[in-house]
Parts: sequence; C-alpha cells; structure tokens
Amino acid sequence: MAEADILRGQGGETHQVARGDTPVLTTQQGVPVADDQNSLRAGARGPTLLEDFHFREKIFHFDHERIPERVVHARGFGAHGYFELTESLSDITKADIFQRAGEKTPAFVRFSTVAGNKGSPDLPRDVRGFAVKLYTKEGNWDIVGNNIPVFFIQDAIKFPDLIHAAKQEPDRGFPQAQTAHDNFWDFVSLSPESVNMLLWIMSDRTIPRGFRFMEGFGVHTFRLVNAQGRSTYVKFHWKPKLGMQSVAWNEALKINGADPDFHRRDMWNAIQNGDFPEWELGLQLFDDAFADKFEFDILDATKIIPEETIPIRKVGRLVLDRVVDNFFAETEQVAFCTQNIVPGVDFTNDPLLQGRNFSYLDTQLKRLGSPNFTYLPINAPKCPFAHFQQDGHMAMYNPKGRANYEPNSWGPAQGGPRETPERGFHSVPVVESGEKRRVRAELFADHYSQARQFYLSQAAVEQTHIKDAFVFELSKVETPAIRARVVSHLLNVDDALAKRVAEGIGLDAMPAAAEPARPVIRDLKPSPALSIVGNAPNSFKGRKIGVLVSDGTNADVLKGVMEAVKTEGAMLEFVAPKVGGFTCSAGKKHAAQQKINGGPSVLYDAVVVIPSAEGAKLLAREATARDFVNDAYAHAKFIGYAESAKPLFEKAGLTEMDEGMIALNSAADARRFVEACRKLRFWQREARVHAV
Ligand code: HDE
Repeated sequence: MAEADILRGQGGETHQVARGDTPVLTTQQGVPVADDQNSLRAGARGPTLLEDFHFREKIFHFDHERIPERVVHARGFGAHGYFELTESLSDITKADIFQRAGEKTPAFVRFSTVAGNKGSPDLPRDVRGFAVKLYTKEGNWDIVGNNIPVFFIQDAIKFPDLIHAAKQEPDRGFPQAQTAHDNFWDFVSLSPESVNMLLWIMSDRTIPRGFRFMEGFGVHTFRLVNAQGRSTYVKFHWKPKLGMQSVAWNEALKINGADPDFHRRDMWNAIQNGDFPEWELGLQLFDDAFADKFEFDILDATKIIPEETIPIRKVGRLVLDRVVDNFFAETEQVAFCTQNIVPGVDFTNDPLLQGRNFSYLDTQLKRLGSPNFTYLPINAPKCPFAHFQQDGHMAMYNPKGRANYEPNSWGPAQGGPRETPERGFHSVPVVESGEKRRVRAELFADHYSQARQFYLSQAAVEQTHIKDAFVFELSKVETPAIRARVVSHLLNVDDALAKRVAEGIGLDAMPAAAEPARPVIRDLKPSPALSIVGNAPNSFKGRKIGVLVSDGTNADVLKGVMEAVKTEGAMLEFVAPKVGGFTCSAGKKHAAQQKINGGPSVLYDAVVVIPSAEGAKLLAREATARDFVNDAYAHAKFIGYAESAKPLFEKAGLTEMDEGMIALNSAADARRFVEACRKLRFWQREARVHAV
C-alpha cells in the first residue's frame, strides 16, 4: 500500500484508508466503517460506550470463532483435486463415477492424525486418516479411510474406550498425541483383537515422510452393485505414485520440534510447485465363494486380504491439484460421513462400519451446529439436489413454493421433487436372519495369525524398527505388569520379536504366552506387498535435499548438484550461516531458504555438505551445524560432501566414512550422488549407530 494511503491518528496509530479499487471495510450489515482502530469512548480517557455496534459485532463474532474440534482426527489438512476413471466398471457397478473411462470427478481429501488435538505436531507415531469426498453426478460419496488397512477393534461399541485410552489421560491432561503411556497399552493389551493393529502401528507406517508417500485404505469390506442388482465385495486401496516412504523415529521426534507443520507444509509446497500428489485407486474384488473359503471373516476390520491372494485392480487415479482458499471453510468444515454412499455402492455388515454410519452424522451436528451443514459449499453436492428438509439453524435453501411435503396435489411445476425407482438408491436385498444377541462371529476370535504374517513380511530393517518402537513405547509405560502383558501377546506373534522386546525393556522374566482364543495359524505365507522397504520406488523424485553451504562454496559442485536434483524431479534448499544468502566461489550471490539453526537435516531426505574451507571452520564451531551432519549420519541418510567439509565432520565426531557418503568434486559426482539417493536411505549404517 502506498505511503499516501496511511494516516496517523491522534495516538500515532496506523489508519489505512480505502482509495481507488480498494474495497471498503464494512460491518456485517454492510455499513461502511470510518475507524477500525479506536472504540467509541466518552472522552479520550473515558469509558467505552455500549452503543458502539461495530466494536460489539467484531468482538461478538471473534468470541464465537471456534467450533468443537473433532473428537478424533482433529488435526487435519485438506486439498482439492479430481478422480479420473481409467477403465469402465459398468459390469461390476452401476455407480455413475465408474461408468466412463477418462471422466473426471471433483474430489476433496483430508489427511489427519488421530489422537492429537488440533494444534498437535504432524509427526507423532499415529495412524493417518485418509478421507476422500467424491462429488459424483449421483451424489456425494465419502470413502473415510486410513493409511493402515486394519483397525484396533472389531465392534464400534469399543471405540469410545479405545479413544479415551489413547488420548490424554483424564486426570493429568497429558500426554499429547502419543500412545506411549499406560492407559493406551493397558487397554490394547487387555484387547487381544488389537494385536494385528499394534504390529502395524509400531511399524514405519505411522511415521510417514508425508501424505504424498502413504497408502490409503477403505479398511472395511464394501459392496459394488451392478445394474442387474448383482453385488461384488470390494476393498478400496489408494496407492501413492511416488511410492511409500517413512522417516526414522528419532527423526520424527526432532521434526516435531523443528517443523510441527512438516506434513502440511510438504503438501502445500508440492501443490503450489505443480508437483501434484497422485494415487491410483485399486480394488480387490471378490465374491461369496471366496469369502466362505477365506481363513478370516471378511466382515472383520482387524484383517486384510493379502494382495497376493486377491490382486489389486487399478481403475483410476486421484490427483490433488489445488490448495484450499480458506482452511476453516474447507478443511475444518468438511463433514465426512461413512453413510454417504451412492447408487452402485453398498455397505456390508462389518460391525465397525455399521456403528460408524451412526457416529459420523451425529458428530457433524455437534461440530457444525446445524443439520444444514450439508449446504456449506465444501459439503454440498455438485449435482442437482432437491428435497423437503427445511428450517433449522442457518437454513439457506428452503424449498420454494407451497409444497414442503409429498405426496401432494400441486402438480409437476409446483409440487416439488418426486421419487425415482429406477435411478434411486436401493440397498442390496440381502436376506438376514439370526438370534438377537450381543455376540461376535466365530472367526473374529483369531487375533494373532495376521499379526505374525505382517511381521514376517517385513524386511529385516523394518522388523528392527518394529522392535524398537515397542521398546520405546513400553519404556514410557510405568506399570511393569502392562509391559509384561504386551510381551505375552508378542509370544503368539513371533518368539524372536517377543524376546528382543523383552530384552530391550529389561524384563526380568519372560511371561507365559497369552492364551489365544483360536489356534494361531503359524504358516500363513508372508505377503511381500506389506513391506515399505521391499517396495521402494528406486527414485528420488518428489524428495528434498538440504545443501549446507557458506560463502566460498565451490560453484561447479553447487551447479552440478542443482542440475542433478532438477533432472531427478527432486527439490533442494540451501541451509546457510545467514538466511540472507551466500556468495559462491564464482562470486554469485544465492538466497538461502534456511539459517542453519532453523534448517536441521531432519527436514531433508538427503544432505549435501559443501561449505568452503573457511565456512567449514566457522560451522565447526556451531553446534547446530554439527547436529546437522551428525543427525544425517544417524538417520542413515545419503550424504554428499566436499573435502573442505572435513573439519566440520571431525569436530562433529564423524570420522568413519561409508558408502552412503559420497565425495563431490565435480558435476559427475553430483549426478552419481543423486542416483545413490534413489535408495532413499543407506540402511546398512543404521545398525552401527544404535547400541541399545
Ligand atoms: Fe472414524 N470418526 N470412527 N474411523 N474417522 C471420526 O468423525 C468413528 C474409524 C476416520 O478428515 C469422527 O468427523 C467410530 C475407522 C477418519 O474429517 C467420528 C469408529 C476408520 C476421520 C468417528 C471409527 C476411521 C474419522 C470424529 C469405530 C478408518 C476423519 C470427527 C467404529 C477406516 C475425517 C468426525 C475427517 C473421524 C467415529 C473408526 C477413519 C467421531 C465410532 C475404522 C479418516 O464420527
């Protein structure tokens, strides 16, 4: 704003005044405001007057800015995009969205953590929500999923207990966003149905590198229904285009301090840079014959169907290409409901899903305060809609005319909308019979077989991470009996794992194995698809390198690194002693993105350390620069370095070089380095840096 538009008031306060095209500030009633800096007073030193309607309206509105945060999944981040169908599924479902290959359907996706409050960090060890709203031509369809294909419990009636146990303990109000406390481990160790999920959440799946790098799952078995009324069971999978990637646990702890917004910033930057995050939609389709012969119950949300048993059919892609205009209006007010399905899709009797169908609608009323939340732009269908629901708080679209009921006698023009038996939603006419009892289905009692299968499907380094995670969490549990009870379950999963965890927490005596409710199937074939490391993308695309520089950094090496990173489709940030930038050996000034104490190496997938000899001497005296290289080493990252960086390495205690550390003397070296980074981490180093 030009200086001329700023006026000073009597107290020296700033008044910016609307001129030309600048919009005029008004009250909510549209009354132009003359002064937004001073409330109305009786005399310059007198009391504030009640008749100051502008002041009262402003403060009143401010006082009511907050709505209740979500009970779970409070911390979330959303983006817009589209789903594009790549093959017609008209033989399997009449869902309009699945009819025409090449057609795009608008979508909104909200990612979230589960346990933490709205202001908690992005990288606790936690399941991630992966909720997709598809604005189809026959209504909104919500696939409210997670980044893990199984869940903790089998019956929705246990959800309040699970969440109470996971969130802050009620007497003390902490810990925040962590399962590493007594109540959580007490509850899950008394609920053997949770054991499969425990293996998943102790794996690296719960510390993803970003939303762009994780899978999504519908979790429950659903149905697809075709025009003839034939139903096919389906499980939904979202497969990330960039492949899966996670961070190291110690890294996650540090990222939460250095950048609590790490995941949302990553997604925001990717979309703003035009690197649109993308997933393929995969379907596992099967029928009753398969369901009847499968070892587990397809209605049990604590079980998967391995991809090797029912292959995944890729039918489309989800692309996120637009950030929100307003976080509150879109990400906060979006209301996902599992009950939002469309003709051609149907529920199964999964008792978790059945319970969710009540919970989500109910929770939206509490959060958004009115049954008219469906009219908010983020929630409203993008297809025509017409019904006789009326009134209530914030009514925006009451039906016009005389008819607000049907049947009525007011004719086609005046009478309002009518049923459509052909196109309308029909439930699959499943025949249900049975005793009315509170009881679980028989196969639900297998609690360990798939936990074992999951563990045995992991790469060695992943198994170690799982062991480390159990040891970390149980070390925060103060009650020894709870620690031992967890180990008693692990004995039914894998003896070696139980032993390693028991050793890790210093358990005096091995407990007896928990009594399984059904015999453990010990010879399920491992499922290679369950390993992150085993399915690594062999690409550094979409990842980020932190380049530690100083005045005098070698210009040729710098240029080589920048070009190699660009060719790979990756990103780079300069971390320098001063954010104002640095002058390279060619005398060119470059802006830096981070000052060294605000840009620790945990924010990057790999690092390059190329200060000049002078710069290295300076950085060797800076503790955060020593942390930069030390952490990169400890987190098994690839490190590209100039010989001139050696004094910094030595001062940091890094004297053992390995193959994950690559000397950069030329542009060709830089290319070699970025190619090495495609392995993502130099895992061989990890065992060398962890002694306990
Ligand atoms: Fe949720 N869940 N949930 N959940 N859930 C909510 O709805 C609930 C479950 C999931 O980004 C709440 O809008 C019950 C499984 C996501 O806005 C609430 C049960 C899965 C989100 C609720 C479950 C999920 C929620 C809280 C046990 C993966 C965030 C706020 C049967 C398949 C959606 C809200 C968003 C949110 C209830 C279990 C995923 C209270 C009763 C299983 C991604 O309604």
